[in-house]
Order: sequence, then C-alpha cells, then structure tokens
Amino acid sequence: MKRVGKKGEGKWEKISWDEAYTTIANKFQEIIRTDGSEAIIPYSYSGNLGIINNYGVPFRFWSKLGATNLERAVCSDAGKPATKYTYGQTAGIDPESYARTKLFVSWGINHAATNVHAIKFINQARDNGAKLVEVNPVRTPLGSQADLLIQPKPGTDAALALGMMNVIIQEGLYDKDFVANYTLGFDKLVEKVKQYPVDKVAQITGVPAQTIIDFARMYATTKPAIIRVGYGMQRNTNGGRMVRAISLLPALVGMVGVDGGGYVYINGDYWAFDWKALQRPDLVGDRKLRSVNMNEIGKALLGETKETKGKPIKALFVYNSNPLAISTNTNLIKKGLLREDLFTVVVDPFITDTADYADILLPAATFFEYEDVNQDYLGWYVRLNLPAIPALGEAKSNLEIFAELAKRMGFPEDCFKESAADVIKLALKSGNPLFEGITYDALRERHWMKIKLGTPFADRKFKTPSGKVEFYSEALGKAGFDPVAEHIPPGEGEEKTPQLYAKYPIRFLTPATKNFISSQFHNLSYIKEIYEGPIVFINPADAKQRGISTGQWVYAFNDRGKVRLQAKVSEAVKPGVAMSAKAPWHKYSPEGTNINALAPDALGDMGGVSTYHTNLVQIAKA
Ligand SMILES: Nc1nc2c(c(=O)[nH]1)N[C@H]1C(S)=C(S)[C@@H](COP(=O)(O)OP(=O)(O)OC[C@H]3O[C@@H](n4cnc5c(=O)[nH]c(N)nc54)[C@H](O)[C@@H]3O)O[C@H]1N2
Ligand SMILES: Nc1nc2c(c(=O)[nH]1)N[C@H]1C(S)=C(S)[C@@H](COP(=O)(O)OP(=O)(O)OC[C@H]3O[C@@H](n4cnc5c(=O)[nH]c(N)nc54)[C@H](O)[C@@H]3O)O[C@H]1N2
Ligand SMILES: [Mo]
Repeated sequence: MKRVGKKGEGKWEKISWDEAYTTIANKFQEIIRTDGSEAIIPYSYSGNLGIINNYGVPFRFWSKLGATNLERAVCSDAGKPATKYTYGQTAGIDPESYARTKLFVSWGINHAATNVHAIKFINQARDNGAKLVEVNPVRTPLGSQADLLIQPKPGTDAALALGMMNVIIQEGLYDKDFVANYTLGFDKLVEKVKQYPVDKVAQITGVPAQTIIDFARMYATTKPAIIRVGYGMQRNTNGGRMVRAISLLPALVGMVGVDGGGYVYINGDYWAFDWKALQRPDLVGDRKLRSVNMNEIGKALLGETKETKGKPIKALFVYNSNPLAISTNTNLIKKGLLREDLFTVVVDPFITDTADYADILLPAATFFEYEDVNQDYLGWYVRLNLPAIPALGEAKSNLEIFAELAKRMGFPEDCFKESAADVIKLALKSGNPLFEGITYDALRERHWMKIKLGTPFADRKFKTPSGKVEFYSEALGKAGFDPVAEHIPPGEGEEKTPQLYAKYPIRFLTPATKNFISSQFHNLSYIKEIYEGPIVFINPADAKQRGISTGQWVYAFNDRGKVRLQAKVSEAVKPGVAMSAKAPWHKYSPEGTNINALAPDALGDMGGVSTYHTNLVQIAKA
C-alpha cells in the first residue's frame, strides 16, 4: 500500500507489488546518488527470530547496499559482555538441568510471563525438595511461591551480590579448591567486598541485613545451585555492572561445570551457524559505515546523534519491529517519523503504530507461512520451522522481499537468489561441533534437534585471557569499570539526579506481560479481551500519599511525556516503585500514548543497551 493521507494518519491506497518494489528501489537509488548509501537505515529486531528472515538475508542486503549500520542493542547487550568478562563466554547451562538443582535463584526475570517453559523444570526440582529464591523489586507469580523473596531497590543488585560475597568469604563458605585452581584475582575480590559490609548493603538495597546473610548462607551451602539472570534487570544505566557482580557468585561457591548447578544469562554462544556465509559481511567491502544505536533512533532521525548531525537519514526501512511502540522516548521518534523528507518503508503482517507513518507498507508473511530455522535465547535446540500454510493474501516473507529488492537494485550476487532451504543448508555447515549431526535433511525428518554439549565448563577451561574465571578482569578495568565489580547508583535517581528525583520520585518499571510478546498481539481481538489494560501497579504507601485507589485513572509523567493508566494498588511493588507492562500499541492506549513515551533514550553502561528501567516518573490522579 502507499500512503495517501498525512504521515501518521494511516490512510492507504492499494498498489501492486511491482509498483511498491519500483518505488522503493527508485527512491533508494535517488538517495544513494544525492546523499550516499548511509542516508538509508534499516530498523529491525525480534518480530521473528528466524535465522533466514531476521538474522540472515536482510543483513546481506544492507551490507551490499552500504546502509548505516544499526546497533541492535535494545534487549540483552549489557549482560553479554558482563558475563564474558567473568567466564570468557556467555555459555550458560541447559534449562532442562534446572530439574536437577537443589536451589534455583530467579534473579531479575519474570518466568511466569517470559520463560513459561522453564517453570516445568523448576517445579520438577521443587518436587524433589529444591528451594526457590527470587530477587526482584517486583513480586512475580514465581516469586509469590519462593522460599525467599528478596526485593532490592531497582538498580542495586551489584551491591547485593557484593554483600553476599562479603558474607560468604567472611564465613569461609566459599569453595577453596575451585577458587584456588580455577579463578583469577580472589585476593582482589576479598579486598573489594570489604567495601560492601552487610549493613551498608542493606542501606543501599533496602533489603534487611539478616535477609542478605540468610540468602548468602543458603546460596553457599545448598548444592547444586543455579542462578538464572534475566534480561529485564540489565536494562539499566548500571545493568552491565549488576550482571558482572552476580556472575561472580557461582565461581565463588564452585558452582561452575557442575550438573544441576551453574549460571545462565543467555545462550547465544550456541547459535553455531556459519554467520559469515549467512550474513555476508564481506559485501560491505572497504567501506567504513557509520552506526546508529537503535535505542537512539528518535535522536538519529532528528540528526541529533554525533553520526547523524548534518548528515540526515533520508530513508528508514522497518521490518520485524514496531519502533514507535517498543523503543524509548517515543514522542521523539514520532517527531522524526513526521519528517516530510523522510522516506519510510514498513514491512509487517499488521498495520502497527509505526506502519501508520510509512510511505510504503508491505504485507509480511508470518512464520506460519515460510520456512526458517530457529534457536532461542536459552534452550539447547535447533528447530526447523516449516510453513503450516501458504502465505495468505499477498503477503511475502522477508526473504522474498529482500531478494526481489536486491534484483531491482541490480545486485548481481547469487546469494540473493538462494531459497530458504539453500540458506539453511549453508548456515548449518559451520563445522562447529555443537551442530554435529544437525543437517537440513536430519531436521526435515526430526524438526528439532539438541545441540551436542555436556555440562558447560565441565573441563574447567575458560576463554578468558587468563584461562580462568576472572574475579579480576584487566579488560573490564581497561573498559573503564572497576576490574572486580562495583555498585554505582542508577543514572536517574536520588543520588545521581536529586533535582529530578524531587520532581519525579517514582522508579517506573515496564517489564514484559504474559499477554504480549513485546508489542505483538495487542491488535488481536482475543488478546484485547484478556489483556487487563494499561494497568500501573503502585505501592499502598505511594497510593495513599497521592489519594489514589485501585481502579482510578492516573497520569504517569516526566519530562519526556505523559501517559494515562489505571491504578492497581498492590504490595507486589516496593514503595517508590511502579510497574506497567511493556509495549502496548499507542493507538490502542488511552490518549494514544503508551508507557514508552516516558522511557529514557540514555544508553546503558555496557553494550549500548537500552535503559527502560532507569526511569523516574511522578504519578498523580487524572
Ligand atoms: N517499556 C519497555 N519496552 C521494551 C522492553 C521493555 O522491557 N520495556 N523490551 C524491549 C525488548 S527486550 C525488545 S527485544 C523489543 C522488541 O520489540 P520488537 O523488535 O519491535 O518486537 P515485537 O514487538 O515482538 O515485533 C515487532 C513486529 O514484528 C512483526 N513481525 C512478526 N513476524 C514478522 C515477520 O516474519 N516479518 C516481518 N517483516 N515482521 C514480522 C510483528 O507483527 C510486530 O509488529 O522491545 C523492547 N521494548
Ligand atoms: N509473554 C512474554 N514473553 C516474553 C516477552 C514478552 O514481551 N512477553 N519478551 C521476550 C523478550 S524480547 C525478552 S528480552 C525476554 C525478557 O524476559 P525477562 O528477563 O523476564 O524481562 P522483563 O520482563 O523485561 O524483566 C524481568 C524482570 O526484571 C525486573 N527488574 C527490573 N529492574 C530490576 C532490577 O534492578 N533488579 C532486579 N533484580 N530486577 C529488576 C522486573 O521487575 C521484571 O520482573 O522475554 C521474552 N519473552
Ligand atoms: Mo528482548
């Protein structure tokens, strides 16, 4: 379809695929002539996790075109380097091994919404007598059943972990053999934790000193023990530091390379595809392409980042994502999308918030309708995704769309002519032992196959510079952090921004809900029926101060925006903390604005990650 109304109005006229392709290719060629290829930027994230339709063929296209490189850092990018500083890899344990643990620590993740399939294994462990701890400022459904519920102030988990290590070391509860043989810098850790005595940590975190001691003792003496670190927690200005501090705990108590014990953050290291064949970064050639961090897309569209100042983005091509609904500081993004001189293409199965601003809107097929291969953030399986039905209407897969655009752009490479099956075969031939026996033919027969891997780190070999688990990391120090670990206060808060805090004293958390996957499904009538609506959880003490009761409409607001929500007064959130679900659509939200209008576009301390949760607001009756 092509836009016939004003930008954002959502008025369309149907056109043919041929006209759409011609329009896009002509416009791209014109922009390349006048402004250079880097005036074109893709925007894409996790609408599907297909190796072909997300991580494969589109990358080939953008490399060949020479588009601005999008730093895809919205999700988990602080925790990855944080974990690597410690273990050299992110390589986490098998979620199925949860069933064999004696202590499961759910740290900054809401399993009941975002990782439901793991609960079966957690419950199996509990049936066998395992204990459960949740560390989360918000009490989640799993946390409601925990043996120990720890509710730190948001953004203080590094202090908590360091305080626990203080107790474990002081009481001699650490694994002397593991520490002596397989770690580096224990002496430095001993010194560091002295700065985190329990009383001070209790003050920083708001967790009672005795609870910290209980948790430390329980963790050090119940074996095997697992720590599962979530992604939500690290979307903070100090999120990398928090994950780094937590990642040291398993090594201190020897829970590394042990079945039923260990650590898991993300298992992307097991996506053992042939990435070079898949993405063809060589197609960039000698060009040095500029980058835009996706968390700054609003600023970038307005020429307010270093790389875009004076060199405006002229075309935005959105697929697998709905930036206006999911990204940060969305009022700014809206301004950018309204630019008359911006050519916007959106490829989506649905007419999303972002689609309303498109000049050309292309109907994307869904994963029910195309072939692909998938792995996920955690599980140890490679799965073949076969189409259940042919594409409905005139929808096409990303693969088909990029292949045809490549043709129209005159890209001669054969890699743009490959079918999904061709690309899958290529991608699986990485020679990585994890994929031993996992071939296209085997997947056609079995549909899902487990990677070949025993207990991670069973051989006690680590890909760190020292070959050991690094309590002290020179690389971390060189990157400007404390080389052991440290707590620093969040970028918006009482300590760092007291004036802002005086105006906006509530920490606003916007984690996932069971009803959506990020922004997906809000438009489905079935989901609309079961979705509780734009609820904000607020602690009774905060509600009382503001004369707010359950069911009342309120505004949450800060300097970035204002959003209308319905109050739910609940002790599930700590005083000073409020929570509302992430990424409903603007157009189905009251007054046409969702919670991401309030979200900061500051970047986190590691990996350029988003900082949705370092977000101060005020809440008042509407
Ligand atoms: N407030 C707040 N906001 C957040 C977060 C948060 O914690 N708090 N979390 C962030 C995180 S972690 C993430 S990963 C992002 C995710 O945000 P996005 O990357 O935007 O992911 P989704 O909303 O899941 O899907 C985006 C779009 O992809 C479309 N889609 C699905 N399949 C296909 C396909 O095959 N082809 C094409 N072309 N499109 C398809 C869907 O219809 C949907 O409109 O959200 C972020 N937003
Ligand atoms: N149903 C459903 N499932 C999903 C998604 C979805 O939107 N809906 N999104 C998918 C995606 S893209 C991702 S990345 C994952 C995300 O999965 P999770 O890691 O579970 O991410 P979130 O729900 O964003 O945040 C998890 C928890 O972090 C807590 N948290 C926030 N700040 C802090 C802090 O400072 N300390 C501690 N300890 N906890 C904190 C929040 O209260 C929240 O309960 O889920 C995936 N699965
Ligand atoms: Mo994510």
